[in-house]
Amino acid sequence: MSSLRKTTALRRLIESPELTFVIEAHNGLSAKIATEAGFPALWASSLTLSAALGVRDNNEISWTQVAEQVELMCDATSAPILVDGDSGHGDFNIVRRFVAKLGQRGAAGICLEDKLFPKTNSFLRSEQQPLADADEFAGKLKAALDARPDDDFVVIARTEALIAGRGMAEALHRAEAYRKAGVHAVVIHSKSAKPDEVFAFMREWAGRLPVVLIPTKYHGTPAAAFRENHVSTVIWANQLLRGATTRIQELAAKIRREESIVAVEDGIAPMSEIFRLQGDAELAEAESRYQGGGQGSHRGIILAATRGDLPEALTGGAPKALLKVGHTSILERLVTILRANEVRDITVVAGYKKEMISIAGVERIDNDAFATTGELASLAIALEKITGDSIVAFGDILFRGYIAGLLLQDRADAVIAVDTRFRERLPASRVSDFVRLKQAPGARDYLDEEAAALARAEFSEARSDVHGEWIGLLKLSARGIEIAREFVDARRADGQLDRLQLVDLLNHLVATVGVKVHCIQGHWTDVDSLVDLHHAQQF
Ligand code: SPV
Ligand code: MG
Repeated sequence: MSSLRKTTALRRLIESPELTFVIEAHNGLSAKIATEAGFPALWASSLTLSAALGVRDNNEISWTQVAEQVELMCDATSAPILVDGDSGHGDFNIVRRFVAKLGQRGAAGICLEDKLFPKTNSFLRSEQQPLADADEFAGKLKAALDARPDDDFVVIARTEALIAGRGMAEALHRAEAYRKAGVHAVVIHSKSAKPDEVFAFMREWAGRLPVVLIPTKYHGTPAAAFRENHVSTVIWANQLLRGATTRIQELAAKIRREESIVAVEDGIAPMSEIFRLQGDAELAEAESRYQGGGQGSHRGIILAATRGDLPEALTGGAPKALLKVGHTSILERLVTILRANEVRDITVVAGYKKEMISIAGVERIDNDAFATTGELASLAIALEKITGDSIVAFGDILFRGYIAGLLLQDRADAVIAVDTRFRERLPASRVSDFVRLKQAPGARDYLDEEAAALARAEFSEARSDVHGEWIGLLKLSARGIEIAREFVDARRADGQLDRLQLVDLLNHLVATVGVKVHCIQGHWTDVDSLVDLHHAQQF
């Protein structure tokens, strides 16, 4: 991170001969997102700040409210923030206090426009908007400069002469008066759909001070044209708020219409992304530093060692977990879903074509005897390294993210998800991991019925007495993992380990700690056949 003061950083950007792009932010979250996207500075727009607060861009929020919002934004980003100061919220005296308070709260500069208070947005009734007297406005600019917290706090003067239809000569005259007041740059604002008038201004202005543009209306202008015309800075003044507005409108309508969030869940930022943007990792680290300990999170174990029965032409000789569904492999999707559910350390047990399995941040361990061993032997290899709360997944399944959430939030020692609507999906002759529950699940059509208990699991055909199909996802608490380890050790000792599958472990768990079941209806698939693959592509 740069050790430059934010004021100095902004001043250098404005005064550098390179073109700088600055984007609007309207709260701490958008400030963080814009900074992560690489913008070197941000614009605290009066339009988007007020819109985000549900009011008009007519000074309906006071300067102290602007300062409060700006403070939260400054806390959220390392990028310098240029504040849209409107016409200053009052006379020179208010401007002095406004600038001093913005400086104290971490802003890097202010832009003041030559309109009267209260002002109206430049794109509303623009011809009727009165302009300030140029001399009086120059006095305000001097007051702003004198109130700066340090010499690099940037003061920019914005003339609205072209917006108000006063012509080029007045625009140039005003910009010159403001330059003489001592500002660092000028904004020439325009409502034209083409950049011609601002570029005409640039030619007449001839580089007397850096020029900042806000091309909301002439948005078709390519970056090269700004460079050719020696523009210092381009401000994209409202696009993030407008984009967010469209998305929020679509989502709200859809959720209202469908009375469910299932269809939107996988297309919106996962909770983990919100926690990341809020900086939760820092808090967790601070908790362990200041409070000792900290909350553990689950580990993930993905079993992807077998070759599977799919034709080689289809897998292209790659492990089944690397089959692409859309542009992404099943394994990558699994990792994404687990990470979105706070599963931190993920280990893949690989075997067939193990060297092809490589995902950033995911550990690979190998079951070199994959051809002659079963699922339990692969899990046994993972258990040599892994302790603590964990979730185990087969490497050829896809499921909606909420299913992992159901299991991970359940504090029972062993928890599985079971599809009670499997008969609609599978041909009667198909073998799979079918289960019988202690109580038959109800006929209700809820996505998440009350958790039931497992009575028995076996790899078989779907006989009439089974209640559901295990989807291949098992959550184990630290105690559950220890019980699994003991089971694996005992089976290794009696020579049975290599032939056993995870359903054998499930039955052992039933006999020891019990296995809690969350019933689901669909929302998952595995890939054991061509039909399954086709189904997965629709998923
Ligand atoms: C803002 O972003 O609030 C501005 C630019 O002042 S404009 O909306 O074009 O007036
Ligand atoms: Mg504004």
